[in-house]
Amino acid sequence: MSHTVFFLNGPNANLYGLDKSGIYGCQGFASIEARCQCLALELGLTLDFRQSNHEGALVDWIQEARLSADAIVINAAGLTYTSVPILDALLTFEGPIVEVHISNIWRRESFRHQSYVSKAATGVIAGLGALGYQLALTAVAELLVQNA
Ligand code: DHK
Repeated sequence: MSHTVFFLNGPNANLYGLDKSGIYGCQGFASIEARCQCLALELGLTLDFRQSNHEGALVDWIQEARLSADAIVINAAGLTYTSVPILDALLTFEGPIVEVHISNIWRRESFRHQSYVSKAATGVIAGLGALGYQLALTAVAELLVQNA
């Protein structure tokens, strides 16, 4: 039976590739999702890839994942550093959780150095650009096999 992975993306992730700073690379969000969907097929995962600019939507999706997903990959973007509600929801999820960031958040401003998501995450990938998204999916596929 195929495992289902919720890949949840937070505020402004839809602008990746359009951001002039170049911090988030040149690959657009649709293209990042397309690559993840291809890889998920290869890994035998059913991928539910979502993005919202709203904290409550992310909390609702994490609660939905409790019933409908085997693993969560999450880039909560700017909410990573502020959202206790996202942390509390993640702490109720029993499967693997991989936190991912396009940029190396520890090389950036100090306000990006404290992640609430990390307090619930099984592991963290940061600084490897869009490649990190594919590594995160590969990691959850492996973790799901290990936990089976
Ligand atoms: C994405 C964002 O939008 C920022 O708010 C985070 C993260 C970093 C990323 O690197 O993917 O600080």
